[in-house]
Amino acid sequence: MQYLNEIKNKQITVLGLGVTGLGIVRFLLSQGIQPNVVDSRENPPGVDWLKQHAANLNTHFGDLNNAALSACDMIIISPGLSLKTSAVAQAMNAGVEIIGDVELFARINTKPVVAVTGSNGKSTVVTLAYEVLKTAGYKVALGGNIGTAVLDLLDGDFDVFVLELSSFQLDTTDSLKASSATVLNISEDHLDRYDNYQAYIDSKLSIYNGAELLVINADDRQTHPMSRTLASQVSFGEAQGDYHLAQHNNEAYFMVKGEAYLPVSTLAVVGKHNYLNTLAVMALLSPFEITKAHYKTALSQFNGLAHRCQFVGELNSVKYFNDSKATNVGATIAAIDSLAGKQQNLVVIAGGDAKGADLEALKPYVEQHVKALICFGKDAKELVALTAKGHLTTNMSEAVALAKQLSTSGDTVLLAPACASIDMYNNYMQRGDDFVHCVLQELP
Ligand code: UMA
Ligand code: ADP
Repeated sequence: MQYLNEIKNKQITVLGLGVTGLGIVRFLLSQGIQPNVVDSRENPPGVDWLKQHAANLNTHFGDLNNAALSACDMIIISPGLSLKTSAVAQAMNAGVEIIGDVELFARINTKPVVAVTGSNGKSTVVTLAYEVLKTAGYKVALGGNIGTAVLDLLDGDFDVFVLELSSFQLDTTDSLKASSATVLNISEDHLDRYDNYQAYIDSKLSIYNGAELLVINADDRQTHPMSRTLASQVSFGEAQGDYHLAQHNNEAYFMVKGEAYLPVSTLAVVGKHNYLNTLAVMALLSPFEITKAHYKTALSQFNGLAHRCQFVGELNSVKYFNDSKATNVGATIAAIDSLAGKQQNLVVIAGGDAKGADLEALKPYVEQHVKALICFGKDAKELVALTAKGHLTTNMSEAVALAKQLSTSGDTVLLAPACASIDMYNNYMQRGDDFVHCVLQELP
């Protein structure tokens, strides 16, 4: 906690009062540090907590230009706010140090960290890694972008931290030095926050800075470090890499450095992307003491996460799946790949806010596997324009009703939007729940 002594007498501003901001405020208060609290929203999510527990703190809620950000020594900024926000950029130019909560965590933490980023699969990988480590007897903390602010975990009695890190969090982190770190895959996302695709890739790759073991995707060159590094490296991939998939005794296996380690059927969830996620977990956890028996138990008990290719029900021999978490093109492609049968038997519901992404990459998958693409939301027209199989609707219940009409026995209806939900919903969970609700209304 040496670092905390260094900042005890500094003027610190916590910028953003959502999940992250609250985590920072709670932590600083627990260390006897009284920060200023600022949020551009008049009524930020954490305001009630603050009123109850720390009503004495200086606060400013509303226009950031009036928040005197340049007058403090350090800003601890939330990931939802861009560093390019004018008041923030001005403060930076005025010499104010700007860091994120993960950076503060990293400056203080002394325990091993398993760090995971990537465009898709992060939450699945960190949750499975958490389960495996727990099965092996470790005291494990799970946090970051998955939902728990890292500073809310820092004081706990843990052997290891498993952290999901978004590019936004990585943009304000320099000192992480993870025990093992991975960029699972990279495809277009969040282009509304970055100058270009390369800037987004650079942000992801920064997770490798100072890491002891880099876990790279052998099938995705974009996940490889840009410059030479002295750190150890292992790779995972479909048919290549230290950890890959292969047939062994007529069965698909997870191969670990040449050994047929476990059959993929050990894993309770299906889909090629989940097999790759499992290989990534095995590679990430290679520095820890984990046996095959631990893996057997944890993999067979892992049922996947809600809103990720989740089976909802069956109607007239048509299966319905909720993959509302497919908030970018790469995730939708993975879902189509996983659920496509031999015929064009998929009816896909998509749409929402494409966040500036190029949707063209979906086209070949739609042509090959999809019977109908039903769209609604902000960028629905762009999606419909991709294919002659496109249908424009205005909301979820219309989309589900049309999906029911267009599907026949043996088909699969899949919600995999390729877009964020914020144009019509609070978040992807609410969108998935709406889909499930509409489907269940149709079920007998
Ligand atoms: N906001 C303002 N003004 C402010 C501060 C925030 O308008 O002064 C807005 C942001 O633009 C954003 C929203 O408020 O639209 C939330 O931002 P936040 O930084 O307050 O978010 P938190 O509640 O702290 O949650 C963040 C992550 N959210 C984002 O990065 C947008 C959560 O990831 C994460 O679980 C949490 O920290 C704990 O680490 C969510 C997310 O959507 C799941 N992440 C994105 C994704 O996965 O695609 C990156
Ligand atoms: P993230 O936390 O990165 O958003 P999740 O584990 O929540 O990742 O999965 C998000 C979506 O991405 C899921 O809906 C799933 O369809 C898809 N997905 C999961 N793993 C992968 C992967 N390895 N490659 C591509 N898509 C994936």
